[in-house]
Amino acid sequence: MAYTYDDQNIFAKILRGEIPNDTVLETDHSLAFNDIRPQAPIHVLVIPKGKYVSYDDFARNAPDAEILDFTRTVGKVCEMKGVEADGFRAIMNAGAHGVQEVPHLHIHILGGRPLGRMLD
Ligand code: D5M
Repeated sequence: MAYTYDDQNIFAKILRGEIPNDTVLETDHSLAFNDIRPQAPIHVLVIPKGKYVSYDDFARNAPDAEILDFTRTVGKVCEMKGVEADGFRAIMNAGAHGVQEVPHLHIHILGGRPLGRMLD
């Protein structure tokens, strides 16, 4: 499958500094920032700085260093936000069926309240 990246997506604009964001953590290869429409008291998005449409694109095509940095950044954000004790939910939506709004890979980290069952 070909992954066609749209340079005009909102997270690409954030990475280029064209629109502001509420940064939680920035690393060499990743950026974490607060979601503009939070669904829980803690709602952070972590994105790779590279141009990846979705998780499958990233998992197949990103260099190991970028995958490691992204994974460690998620861990650091969980630690910074203190969600380990009570738990959290991590979600990556992809494509039409996944109802992905922004076509730049992002993981949602949600916590700070009981989130309810997602799958039965
Ligand atoms: O979710 C995309 C998420 O991106 C959604 O929760 C809103 C969030 N969003 C959209 N624009 C911004 C800006 N400018 N800053 C922070 N967060 C933003 P998806 O998984 O694609 O459905």
